[in-house]
Amino acid sequence: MEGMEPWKEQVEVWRNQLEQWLHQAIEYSQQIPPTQLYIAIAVLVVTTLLVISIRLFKRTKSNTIVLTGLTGSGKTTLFYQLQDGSSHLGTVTSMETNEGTFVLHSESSKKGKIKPVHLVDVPGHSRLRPKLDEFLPQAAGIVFVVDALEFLPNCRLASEYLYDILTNASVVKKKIPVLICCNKTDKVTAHTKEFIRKQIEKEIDKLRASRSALSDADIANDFTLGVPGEAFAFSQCNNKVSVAEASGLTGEVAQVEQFIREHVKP
Ligand SMILES: Nc1nc2c(ncn2[C@@H]2O[C@H](COP(=O)(O)OP(=O)(O)OP(=O)(O)O)[C@@H](O)[C@H]2O)c(=O)[nH]1
Ligand SMILES: [Mg+2]
Repeated sequence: MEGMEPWKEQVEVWRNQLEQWLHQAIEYSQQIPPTQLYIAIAVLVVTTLLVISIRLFKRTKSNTIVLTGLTGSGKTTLFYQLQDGSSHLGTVTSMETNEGTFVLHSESSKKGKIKPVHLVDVPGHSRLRPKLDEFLPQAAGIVFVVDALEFLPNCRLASEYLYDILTNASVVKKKIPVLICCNKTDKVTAHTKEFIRKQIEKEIDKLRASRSALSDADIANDFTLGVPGEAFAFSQCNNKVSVAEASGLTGEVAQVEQFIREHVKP
């Protein structure tokens, strides 16, 4: 084992050096006043806790997007379009919530790690509306689907539904962003998003007056919308309310996907 000799010597040199450093470190630490030492330890502990809690917080950030709106507006069609790029032709009035966690269809061919989205489609049938209250508190964003074809006959009902969402305690407190998705724009007779936005704003303005008269009497925990004395506009809301156009049927859903990705970071 002659070849090992120089190695042993080298290891011996390193060991001596290490021992020397250790002694120096101990001596040095004994010179430091104990208060300084405690402060240093406290700073170390606090930073470690901070880093851990930031990581935990990041992980628990919601990836839930809620699809809601009147029955027949096209939520389920949109759901499948986002999930697998098909419209599942002939969807019927949904009687149950539709839920899924997946990577958006348009992103499925992208390389790298993409965060899946938890998409919930809550049917518009009045019996199932209470279901919405279960999902709103955990939502990172709400897509309110409006039928842009049959808009005028449904304007009042849609505005009432949207009013309830915009005054929901979780939505107000957590400032959950809302996207008004004007669907079915594949048809030329569909109304534009600007027209729809203005009509809903007008309708909510009327609702606000009638509801605030009511809430004086019994509905106490309702939040009020907008600025008193001014015509209602979505820009007055605490949370961000935007409008987009889409067609679940033909797969023109880019603006909806953009909204989802803005609020569920990949
Ligand atoms: N032209 C056109 N029709 C659409 C579009 N999206 C949905 N539809 C049609 O509208 C009807 C209702 O669509 P659904 O997706 O079932 O509506 P929904 O919002 O899920 O309705 P509920 O489940 O009752 O709340 C169906 O006949 C769809 O084919 C669209 O983008 N363009
Ligand atoms: Mg449906």
